[in-house]
Amino acid sequence: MSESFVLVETRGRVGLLTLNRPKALNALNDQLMDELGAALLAFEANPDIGAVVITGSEKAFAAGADIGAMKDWSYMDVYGNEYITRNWETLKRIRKPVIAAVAGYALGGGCELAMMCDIIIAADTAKFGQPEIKLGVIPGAGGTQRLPRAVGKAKAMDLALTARMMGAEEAERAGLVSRVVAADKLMEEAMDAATIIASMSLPSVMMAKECVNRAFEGSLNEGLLFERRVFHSLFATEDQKEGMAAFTEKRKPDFKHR
Ligand code: CO8
Repeated sequence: MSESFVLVETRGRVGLLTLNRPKALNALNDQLMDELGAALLAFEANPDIGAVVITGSEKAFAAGADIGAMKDWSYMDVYGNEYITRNWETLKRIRKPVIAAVAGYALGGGCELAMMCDIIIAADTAKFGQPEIKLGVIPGAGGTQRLPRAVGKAKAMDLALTARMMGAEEAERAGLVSRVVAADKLMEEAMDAATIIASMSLPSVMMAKECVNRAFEGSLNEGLLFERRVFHSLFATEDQKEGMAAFTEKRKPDFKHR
């Protein structure tokens, strides 16, 4: 059995996944992505988990897809056999919230992986970038699509075309990152945020995530209609009754669906 590239832990209702290929700065190869996909699906299916945190090491969240593995591949390896690309869509299928806790390098596929998460919390050491252009390729897991939606066209072009890295403060100013914290507080902050989310009613958490994602994926009118219908549907849940009753009775809600 080969070494595991993703460490899986459970802390209360939070699933914690730690990318664990430190010698290669967590370069994302197929084994790592297969393990990550399997662990995410297991958390998704586990009713005791309400939110997930993905993190890396102090030095690197992930420095990109594995260049050593990719360098000799042909078009048919990557297109035909889906080498490197085969397991990247799994994260998109996860309906529970996923937080990326990023310290150090989040480059290429590492930046794309962070952007596929719902919230990015960054250590002040974090560095984001899409340097694929230096390798004679382009981002392949959403970098040219999610980055402009997050930071706007000008900055996305700058990063994708010059390959420069963007520090945590700039990333927060640009809207890529929700919070920047001292590196030694990163896990505490990310776990606290995940614990808060996991204490909420799961149907409303999943529906809020789905609605916010709609804002990125379709037109404003479609998104507004989708949000309205989902909002209506939450009135079918016990947790809506409990949440609103608790507010009027000035007590904490005791949600059934967590
Ligand atoms: N792939 C493989 N190995 C890597 C990678 C990588 N992306 N990044 C670092 N490593 C390895 C290095 O080769 C080195 O290994 P060794 O010790 O055996 O020589 C080890 O990690 C440490 O790296 P460095 O010695 O280079 O460390 P430095 O601190 O000097 O530099 C950097 C750190 C700046 C992060 C540097 O390692 C670097 O530039 N890495 C490459 C960054 C990069 O170009 N990333 C983009 C890769 S392409 C990509 O991600 C395409 C995504 C497409 C996904 C499509 C899926 C659908």
